[in-house]
Amino acid sequence: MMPTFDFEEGYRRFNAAMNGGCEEVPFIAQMHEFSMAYMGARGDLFYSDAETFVRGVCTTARDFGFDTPSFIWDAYNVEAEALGVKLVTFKDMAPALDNVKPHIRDETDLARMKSPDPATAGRMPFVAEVLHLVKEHTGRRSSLGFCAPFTMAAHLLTFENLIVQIMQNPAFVHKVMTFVVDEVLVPYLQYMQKQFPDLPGFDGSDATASLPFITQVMQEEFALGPIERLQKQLDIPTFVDNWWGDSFTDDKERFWENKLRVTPGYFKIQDPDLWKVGLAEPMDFARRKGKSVVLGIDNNLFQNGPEEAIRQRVHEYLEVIEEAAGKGCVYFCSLSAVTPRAHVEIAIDAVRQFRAGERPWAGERRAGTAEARGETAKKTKTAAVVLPGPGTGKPLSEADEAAEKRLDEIYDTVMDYDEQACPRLVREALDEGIGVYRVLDDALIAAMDEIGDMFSEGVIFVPEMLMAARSMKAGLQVLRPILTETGEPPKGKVMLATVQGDVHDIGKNLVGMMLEGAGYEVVDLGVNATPEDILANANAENPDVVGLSALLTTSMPSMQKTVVLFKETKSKYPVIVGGAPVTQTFADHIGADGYGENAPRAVETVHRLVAAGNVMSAVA
Ligand code: B1M
Repeated sequence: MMPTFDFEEGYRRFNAAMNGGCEEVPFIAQMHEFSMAYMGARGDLFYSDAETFVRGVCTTARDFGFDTPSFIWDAYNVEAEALGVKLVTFKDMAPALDNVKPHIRDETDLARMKSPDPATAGRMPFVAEVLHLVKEHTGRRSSLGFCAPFTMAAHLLTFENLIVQIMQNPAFVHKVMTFVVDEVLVPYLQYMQKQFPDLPGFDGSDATASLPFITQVMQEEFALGPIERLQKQLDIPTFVDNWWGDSFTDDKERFWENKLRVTPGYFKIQDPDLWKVGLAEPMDFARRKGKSVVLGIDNNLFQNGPEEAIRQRVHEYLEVIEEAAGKGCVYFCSLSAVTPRAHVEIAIDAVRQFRAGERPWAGERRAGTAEARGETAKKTKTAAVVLPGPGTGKPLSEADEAAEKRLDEIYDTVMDYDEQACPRLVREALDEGIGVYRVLDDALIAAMDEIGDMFSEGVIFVPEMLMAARSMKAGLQVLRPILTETGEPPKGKVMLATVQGDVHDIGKNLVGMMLEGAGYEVVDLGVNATPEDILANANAENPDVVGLSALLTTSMPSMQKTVVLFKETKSKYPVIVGGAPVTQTFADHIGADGYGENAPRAVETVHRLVAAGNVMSAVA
């Protein structure tokens, strides 16, 4: 039977590029959500009906002139869903797992877990049907996308619990990884291979195992190790190629060697890391190793443009690959439901233009410049505001030497992530008559300030920040009853939420921890919160500030809706916004009262708003 769609030329170009070199450098794209929007399909249908999915992706690829279609669905979700984690579906975007509560908390939960039956569990049958239809419609068998062990463990335990367990109970985490590899992935993938003996390979996604969300040492032990365990048990190419964080490591060579261990066939590096690191070093690494490259272009660029920047980036990346004898391809990262069609057309037209020899930027290199690294936009640090309250601002010189030593020790327990010693020393400090606010401000909050600065400067990564925050919280638990007894309120109350359509919560949770570390009470509404929910909860909780987080360009409109609803209802709560795609310009545009580029900056913004609120109420 003739295939319905013909992408043969693109497939030939791609195979040549990845196996020795090609004349015309190809491009590939993560395109499922863009296809869903282009086809006008509902999210719940697109990601559960294989015919809609495969035809949709093929039609989009054909209409826009993609070299090849890409049949990766919401690859992070399928296995965890088959294990019973709840899937949340959306009308206008890909589904997501409900990641707020852990599915596995301890050994007992782990012992209860059963290996899913690939013939019936969750959407595993949907995956089989997709593989079947891809062959029918394109004449080619595509590889099978899966969720790599580390990210799956993060789904099952939640990211924070996984990190805590890695630090406190690594043996348990190894058991979880063994379960995930031996009891979930191996049977599932082997079953699929049996159904489709001509499968070219398994293609894993593992974004959560990236820097700076975890450290390089953690990555080696808990992400790379399990992937190699998986590879050993499968007999077709099995790779995991989407670790980020190349711009965070001090040892790129080791990081990249590790990438080749989990993806031996080629070397992949993507924006924003590639844009910051520049092209010379990665291309030199690939040349030395004799590998083809996959160079990823930032989804935010496709989202926001402008046109000239899209064209220029496409040309720049195509050109370095061409210079490397055409060994590799360009990758358009995550074209989403809200990526403007015009921008996708521009990107593809830029490829055509390049192939036709129209090269207005030939030889120009922007990646890796000071501008690309963001060094020209000098950030100014806002001075922290000292809030009213007993004990704050009291000069340290008044303290006697012994008290100072004790406060230093408490400070060190936070800096050393010592969750046991921190509360013990706080108790001792109180017994020795050191004032509760001195312990709070001069030891606990001071340490979290320092941690915040170190995180902003890239000296420490997310796990260290998380562990410091836990130690600080343990100390705070000792102070809390006394603070309540003395009737002194916390510095303020902040309500946080990740907005509707978005389940990314690692950043929001860090903001919450930093706020607690700075003495605020935090009410966390979790993820996927509708504007109406956020407003109703604000009215019930009466916070000083409401903080909204968004990590997806597709969920930014929901952030705007929330701010608009607050304005329309004349609600008195100042709203601050943040998250990777959110900028000061966007915050201003939607009328938010503040913006935090990262967790420490968010705390400064809250300080400012609360101080301004206090001044206003004093005036009133
Ligand atoms: Co997703 N994901 N993800 N993901 N994921 C991104 C965000 C993405 C950039 C990767 C990519 O494809 N290029 C992309 C978004 C593209 C876009 O729209 N611009 C993306 C996508 C598309 C998706 C899915 C659709 C699936 C997919 O990858 N194709 C799907 C969507 C699910 C949904 O929400 N509906 C999805 C799913 C997931 C996982 C579940 C696998 C996992 C989330 C786990 C979790 O949160 N519990 C995940 C992860 C881990 C990522 C990356 C790798 C990391 C995000 C993160 O946690 N960063 C991310 C790619 C990347 O960044 N390299 C990616 C660490 C965190 C500390 O940083 O959240 O930015 P961040 O928080 C910072 C600041 O932004 C700021 O402070 C924090 C600390 O300094 N901040 C605030 C955050 N909130 C703030 C609020 C404030 C102030 C500051 O005031 C209130």
